[in-house]
Amino acid sequence: MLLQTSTTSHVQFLGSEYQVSYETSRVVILPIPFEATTTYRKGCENGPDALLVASEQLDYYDDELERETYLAARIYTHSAIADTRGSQKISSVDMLRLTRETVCKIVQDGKFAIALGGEHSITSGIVDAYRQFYPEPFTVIQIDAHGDMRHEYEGSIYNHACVMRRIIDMGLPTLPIAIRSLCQEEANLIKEKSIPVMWAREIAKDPNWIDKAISNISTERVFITIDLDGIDPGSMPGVGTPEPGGLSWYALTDFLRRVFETHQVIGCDVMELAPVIDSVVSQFSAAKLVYKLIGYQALVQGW
Ligand SMILES: [Mn+2]
Repeated sequence: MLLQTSTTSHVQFLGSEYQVSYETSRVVILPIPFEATTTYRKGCENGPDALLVASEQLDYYDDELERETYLAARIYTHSAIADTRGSQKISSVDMLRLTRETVCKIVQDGKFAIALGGEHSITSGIVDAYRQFYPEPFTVIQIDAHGDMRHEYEGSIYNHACVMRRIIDMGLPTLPIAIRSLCQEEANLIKEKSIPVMWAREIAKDPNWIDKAISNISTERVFITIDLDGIDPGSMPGVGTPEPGGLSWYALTDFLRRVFETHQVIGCDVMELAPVIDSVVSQFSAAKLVYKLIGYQALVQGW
């Protein structure tokens, strides 16, 4: 039995003509259209559906990998969980529990999960699920403009600005990439805990930043959380809190490929897509990013 809470239509990654059963799938896309604590531009609860609709326009052939990834990857799109659209009320605690239970089931079934947000606070529920499955520590690679390491924000420890703090509290190492916005409390924590932050301004100037970042991963297993505001807002405007100076498309995909080639990626999420009216660039780029993640996993798994 799959946990289902959504009453809305079930949009599939790559479109409805592409049908794979849960049982035979290797990759499971899990939409989590949850939004409760965003503070600037609203709309990330519409991110998963926008990404899935945009994915219908993707070409199946990947020019970098020289193949049509989708055939071997057998991608199943799960129904949405923790859906706050249409003013449905769900608490952060309930969202985290439902997320943890659903991801646990998918991982136990041997699938590679890619979660789609929704606000970044969801990630601590996802990471918690992998902690139950993998007792040894794994590194959480965080692609993000913001530190997200505040203990509390606007009265809640479950605010999206606190998600990486919750993960640090779990005792897991983190590798923040493309950070360019934080508060004094977060700057102090980074120094105190010697968190190996790869600042966006360093990435812009250092051609060897990928080697440097990879050398800072101390575990074999990694989880990758991508807050889309880590990407330059010129090419990814549809996020809740855009910040100048983020990653280019090729910097991001080159880095991700290297991570897949050098470490065991146990799961990924793509968060904070908040579509812009009259522009499809953000959701289409996000959909292509998900397809690249699937492609890199297929490459290293030999699918
Ligand atoms: Mn974030």
